[in-house]
Amino acid sequence: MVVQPTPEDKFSFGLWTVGWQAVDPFGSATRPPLDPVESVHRLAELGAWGVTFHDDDLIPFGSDDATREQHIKRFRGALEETGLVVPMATTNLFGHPVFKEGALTNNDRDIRRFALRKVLRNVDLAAELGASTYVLWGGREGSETDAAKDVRAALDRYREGIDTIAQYVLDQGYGLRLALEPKPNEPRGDIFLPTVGHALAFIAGLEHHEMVGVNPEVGHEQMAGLNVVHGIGQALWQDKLFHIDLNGQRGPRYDQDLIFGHGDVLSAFFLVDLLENGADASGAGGRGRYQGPRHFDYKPLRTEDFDGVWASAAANMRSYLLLRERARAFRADPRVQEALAASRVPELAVPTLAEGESPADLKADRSAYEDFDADAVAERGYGFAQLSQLAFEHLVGFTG
Ligand SMILES: [Mn+2]
Repeated sequence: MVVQPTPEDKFSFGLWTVGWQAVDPFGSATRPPLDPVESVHRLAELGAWGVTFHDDDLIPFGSDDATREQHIKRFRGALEETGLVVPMATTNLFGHPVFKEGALTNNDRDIRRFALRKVLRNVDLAAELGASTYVLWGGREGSETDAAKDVRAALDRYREGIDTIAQYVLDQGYGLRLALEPKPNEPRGDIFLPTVGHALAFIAGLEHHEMVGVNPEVGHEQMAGLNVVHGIGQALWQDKLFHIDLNGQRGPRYDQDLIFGHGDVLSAFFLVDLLENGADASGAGGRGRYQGPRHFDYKPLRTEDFDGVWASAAANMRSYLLLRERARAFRADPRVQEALAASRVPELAVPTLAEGESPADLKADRSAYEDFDADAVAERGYGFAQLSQLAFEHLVGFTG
């Protein structure tokens, strides 16, 4: 098979991914800065469809208006030359030392106001460049000590901040939706809205909750020891999967930002299966199909030179395409369909009560309780071992 990404695959990359200079807590940069214009051209050559950015990736913090316009003009030129689109943008509210204690939830009110202004300014640019999603990752919204924060007040200010941004988007008539990106920790000791579940619950209490969803990142859920396929599944079920950050992570440790598939490969397989086949596979229980960008938020290894950077960008897209091909083969295999039926997976889409059946009707159904032989039914196995092995064999390319 040919593993060549095309714009139809909707692969996108953050400027900060390939542009990461590999500064880590123990060492300085191993690569020189990368011109965003070059990144746009190289990503387009590799088959990407879109590029995303934090304001400061494109326009260095503190640039005057003339310099800012110059950076935007060059970037626009590269987009026009390559046909790459900007599906998403976001704000850097974590890099400058002014944000060391947070942005929208900083104890210092002046810093919260500064942070909001920084967001609104880049929201204007995102809309100008045609983005449809604006991501908010609150990397510095959190604490190292519980003495430092009243969590309830912090969440009040977080809500106020998101409500203000949403109101601005509506006032301006921008076609943007907001997507919150959860992360449990790093760079703060503990970050507010640490998981997809926390973010979904928070969103329900927002003034404009209908235009706010989530941007889950594979590695962030896995850092919390959680099943990312379940997190994404719930976001889809609630029609809140507005965007996604694909990468790799090996369990609960520092944020590795590996190439997609280079962490928990079985989880990556089932995630691609969910994104590509989930709406068809889930029957009546399915909610919507994800049609948004397949966005990679990863870091090229610190060991790599620029050849390695571009090889790693290509690797993300190749991994996704290969997993997509494997997931399709898995779903199309008659042995898999037989095993799914034997495991009663499709039966979960059948409502537990019959149409029009009331709780009283259920209570009156002797077959559901009095005549139900729990001991006999409990003896039956589910066949998940065989089903799971079939997935593994498809994943490694053995189709017997
Ligand atoms: Mn991310």
